Amino acid sequence: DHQPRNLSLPTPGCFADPDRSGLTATDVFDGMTEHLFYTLGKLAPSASRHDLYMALSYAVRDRLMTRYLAGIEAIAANPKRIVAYLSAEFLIGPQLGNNLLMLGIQEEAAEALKQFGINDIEEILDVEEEPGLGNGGLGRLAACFLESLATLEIPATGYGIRYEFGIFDQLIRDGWQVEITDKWLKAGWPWEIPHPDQACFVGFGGHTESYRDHQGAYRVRWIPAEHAIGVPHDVPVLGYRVNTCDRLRLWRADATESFDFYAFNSGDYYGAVEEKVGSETLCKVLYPNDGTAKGRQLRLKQQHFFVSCSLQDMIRSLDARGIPIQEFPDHWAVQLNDTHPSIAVAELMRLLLDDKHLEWEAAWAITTACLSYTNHTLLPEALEKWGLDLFGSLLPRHLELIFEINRRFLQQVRLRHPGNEGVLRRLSIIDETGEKAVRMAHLATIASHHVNGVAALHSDLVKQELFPEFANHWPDKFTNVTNGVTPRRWLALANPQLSALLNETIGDGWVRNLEELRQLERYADDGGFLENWGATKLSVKRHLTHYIHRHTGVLVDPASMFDVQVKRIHEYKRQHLNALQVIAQYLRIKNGLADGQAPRTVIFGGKAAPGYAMAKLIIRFINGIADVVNADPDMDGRLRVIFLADYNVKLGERVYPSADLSEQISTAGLEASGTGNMKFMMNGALTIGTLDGANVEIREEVGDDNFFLFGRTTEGIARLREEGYRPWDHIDASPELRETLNLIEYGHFSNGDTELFRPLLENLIGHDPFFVLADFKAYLEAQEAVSKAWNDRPLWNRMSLLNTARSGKFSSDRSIRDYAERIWRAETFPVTITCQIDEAQ
Ligand code: B1H
Repeated sequence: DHQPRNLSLPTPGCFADPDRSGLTATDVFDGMTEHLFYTLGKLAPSASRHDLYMALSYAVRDRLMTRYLAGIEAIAANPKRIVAYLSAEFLIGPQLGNNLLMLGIQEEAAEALKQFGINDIEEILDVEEEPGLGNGGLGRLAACFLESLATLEIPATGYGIRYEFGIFDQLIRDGWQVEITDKWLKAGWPWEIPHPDQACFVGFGGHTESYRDHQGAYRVRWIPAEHAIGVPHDVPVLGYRVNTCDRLRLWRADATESFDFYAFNSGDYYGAVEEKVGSETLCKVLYPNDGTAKGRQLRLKQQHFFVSCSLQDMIRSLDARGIPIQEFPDHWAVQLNDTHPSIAVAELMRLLLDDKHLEWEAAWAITTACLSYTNHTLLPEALEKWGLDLFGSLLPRHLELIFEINRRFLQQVRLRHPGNEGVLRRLSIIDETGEKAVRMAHLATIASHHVNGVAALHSDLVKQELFPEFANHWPDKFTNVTNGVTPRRWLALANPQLSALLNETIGDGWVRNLEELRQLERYADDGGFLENWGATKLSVKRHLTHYIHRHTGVLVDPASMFDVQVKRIHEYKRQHLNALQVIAQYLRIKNGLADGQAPRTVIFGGKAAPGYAMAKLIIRFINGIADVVNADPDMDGRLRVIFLADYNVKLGERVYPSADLSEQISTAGLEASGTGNMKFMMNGALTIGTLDGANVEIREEVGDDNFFLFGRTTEGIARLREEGYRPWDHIDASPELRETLNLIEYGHFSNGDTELFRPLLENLIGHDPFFVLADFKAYLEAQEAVSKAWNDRPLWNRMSLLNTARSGKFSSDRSIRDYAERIWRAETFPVTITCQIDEAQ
């Protein structure tokens, strides 16, 4: 009696869905009206902007539901292999505007809104609260990857955590960062579909027992002390103008029972609700420590929670299709986004051994055939390690399994390197220097069929610096997949003006095939076109100018060079190098030495981890400089400094299109890839940067003439470190640097307070761990070259055009094709949708 609708008959060109068919403006309007009335309980005349946002979102959601369901049907139809992308972070950004673009109904939605008296759709898109379920690049990469998977019609599920509070909102008060909890769910979020019927149980703590099964085989079972329930919430991930809709499956933790009957009956009412309280804090908040593994027990608990739910979900989907467990790797390619989900190694082994009763060899063969691991950082403080006590008390069975994995692995190593204790110590999953700990990167590496870095340079360093013995042991396991970003969100959606110019000039094929931007090169010497190119950039910059005025009160000149550094605040990213350079420019202007210096608006944005004092001081420092510079009439028309509060995906969409210059100035060897660098390039910004991460490849693509290179190389930095780096040598050698530091010391940027920035100065003068002073001079010289190029506007526009034209490599479509072919062996699986309704019901 409950026949599903037939979604599999091919009806070419028919995208309409059976219930709420139609993608015209009238259809969207009707859908909005219906949702205002029935879903939101509002009458149109009294609808607020938020109501209209919700109504439009629901109307759009209706229009993608057929694809979402067809995607699930497609999985049931057994495609060759589904990608499971496991990530503790997914920074997906606002959904409404993106889904309109994907469905091709931006104009229809704008038209429908006009009937509600809204003439600018931006007013409504602006209302959306973005889910900040990530820290920075790593989380945003996961979101770009899911979108490319869908656009390339590859079946995939992203698995993650539905944090109740995402990355904190940042306020700036008196120049300092203030953190506010991110209550992104408070007004309702229309883009998720909960599936309580597919909930999973996850255990924690307790102990293990051995027993003999009915065939007499030795088995182990884990008796957890507590449980949580994971409820999946699906966020549909549309591909660009295709039927494929992949999904992001986020797990929310619920308590197992609203109370414990035993405790309740013994009169312990408060004790009875205690477990509930515990499980519901599990998914409360994202750890905001980009780049540091400083996590408490709750973090490991979060990781195990979402990984266990996800693996159970994958196994269940095989069971439902009657596929034997041995075929797991033929159906699931499981990607670990850094080590955060690497407990998957032990959890999959546990499920296969203890639940499915496989033998060790069979279970290990399955585990290693489906897992692969991406490393995103070499920073020692970001490599996850868990003390044995904490690990064993939370996951006793997993610790046993890790010991056994390690024992068998080290046995292999011993065969190869008899008597070499050093190699064993370095390869062991258990770190025995200091408090004994589980090294998650070792665990992930041993169990994965491929380990990749995220840019060519980084992948080399993973082999040479991080895992030399592993790379020697398994030369073919290590590979590179250079990151990419989706041109749909970061160009088509974020920069409609440039997109229109591109469409007029080379057609719109670039949206799916970014290499088509190369056709722009034909216009590189066309003066008229270059002027048009520059005029487009200028008009985009006017929007950001208004935003800056609204949010900081500062009026900036859209015709000045927008020189931008937006990213998490980190010493290795060297926002303070940029800040020192701004002071040097300020001094040159003050001293009448600024001839030929291009007028600049230097824009910063980014959050500091709440416990990272130096990063917070750098924010204070930038704001101190901004106050002095922006208040000084001598700077009018020459220099402005802006710190944009609360940098997030939404703000990124405003900033990248407006940038003229992209600051990518990390200490060589420390930025694994960077992805902001790619978004800037696509939008026609020129890069000033070090030979670090993907900058190397950006420069290779665009050509040395179109990139402002400076600074020591990875080897140069290593040499300096070996020789014994003395920051003072650089101060002695540069009067300009000395004067810059003096000004700070005397309190020029802190209202005479000579204490405020002392820790920053002491850090730089004392040991300068990120070689800021060593690269200062070269950086200033490169900035002079930038000024010179800016003053020759046709040249600048040509370079800008070539940056866009040669950014094709940095589409996440290219990254995903690379993963699909070389690592996942996943194929496209187009979905056909029919309009036919099965009348039989
Ligand atoms: C990147 C992280 C990261 N690398 C720990 N590592 C985290 C580490 O909460 N934590 O514990 C969170 C994030 N993030 C970034 O990944 C790299 O720094 C970038 O260079 C790279 O572009 C990005 C995507 O690969």
